[in-house]
Amino acid sequence: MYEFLKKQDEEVFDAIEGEEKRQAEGLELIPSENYVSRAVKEAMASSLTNKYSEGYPGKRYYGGQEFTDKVERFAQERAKQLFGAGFANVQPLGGANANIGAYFGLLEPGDTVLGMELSHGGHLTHGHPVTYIAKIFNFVRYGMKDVETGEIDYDALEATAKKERPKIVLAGFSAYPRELDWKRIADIAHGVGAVAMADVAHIAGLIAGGSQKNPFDYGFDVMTTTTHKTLRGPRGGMILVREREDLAKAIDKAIFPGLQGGPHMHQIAAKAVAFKEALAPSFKDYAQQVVANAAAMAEVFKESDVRMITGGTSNHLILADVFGSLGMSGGEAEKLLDEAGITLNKNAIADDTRKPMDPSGIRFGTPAITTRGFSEDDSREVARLMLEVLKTKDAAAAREKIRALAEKHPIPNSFA
Ligand code: DSN
Repeated sequence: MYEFLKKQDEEVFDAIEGEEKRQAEGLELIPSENYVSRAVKEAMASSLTNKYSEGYPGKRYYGGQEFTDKVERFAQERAKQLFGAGFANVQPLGGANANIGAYFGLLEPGDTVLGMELSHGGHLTHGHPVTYIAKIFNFVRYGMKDVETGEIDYDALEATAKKERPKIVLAGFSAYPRELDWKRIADIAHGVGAVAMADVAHIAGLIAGGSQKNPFDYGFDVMTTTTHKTLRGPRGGMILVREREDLAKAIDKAIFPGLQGGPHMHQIAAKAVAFKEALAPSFKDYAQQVVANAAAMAEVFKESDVRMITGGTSNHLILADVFGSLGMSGGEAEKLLDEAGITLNKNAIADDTRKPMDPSGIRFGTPAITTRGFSEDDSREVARLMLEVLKTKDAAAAREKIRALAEKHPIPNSFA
């Protein structure tokens, strides 16, 4: 695949080869990562990267759009079909741009957004004070009522909505292992005249594959997502609107010309390819298996003395309190497991008393290992190996077993 690169730029070639070896020999448990098909990679590496296409299909600012228009329409139509959306903007360069584009389309400066607290599972782009959007809009937080079950404090959310009169009630997360009550949140939003917006970046593939509920079925107006997590496409973002054309038009304008320049047409082509893969019946099996594998890992953790935030998982990810349970920081655990060949990330837990760079928890999940064909038994084995490494602090002893598991399940080139 890298014939020309190898001849022309050995340094970059070596780095890519090293990364490919790392991915092949280790186990990827970062719940926001996955492996794309060879077809998706080929689309990403195509000559579409050479093209400027500001605007939207049929309305561009540059000539030569015969094929880019086709590609963007394929992506839009497939996205709409996957999620039951009336409108799709496939141009956001990533999940952050998708969220910012939605805010710019739906809000005026100073307007209020009600979003989930970061340490309770939310995301930086839901208005954390370190972001620039927090200087433009007024973000107000909600969180869990009970970290042992993960139940959101819906009554408090409703009371806050009535008091703050937000323009958007935002539901969605990057580190929350349970399902949300989408209907309750949509009703709260609509009760105060707000747009109900879901950030489904983590679970988009699970929604597309039917293993998690679709917020649009419960009245949500707008969904933002990345395309590279459970959806198993190229790195990028997307905004979907259920039925309100006024919202879709405002969001399109916000993305271009409001926020971005020329869309990355090679990525959009790769999104179209990934969406076609997600429309195939086998993707449903994948989505079910991701959740089953996470549940299998949670069973093993439940039998151990390592506490899981919310007591387990109902989706693809688990958040474990390693500091509270083992006296080891999230950073130490991440490093130790990395040495053993398991990649995951340190993560804050609800109301963490430790600093974000070395918090109390670790976050891990099953989207990538499921793409490699891991079963529930394999997943239990991974969980046992993780606990062994964490408890013995001996990464070397588990390294060979982890490599053997990885070798048993090579990264596939296609998923048919
Ligand atoms: N970085 C992504 C994640 O890991 O969840 C979200 O920003």
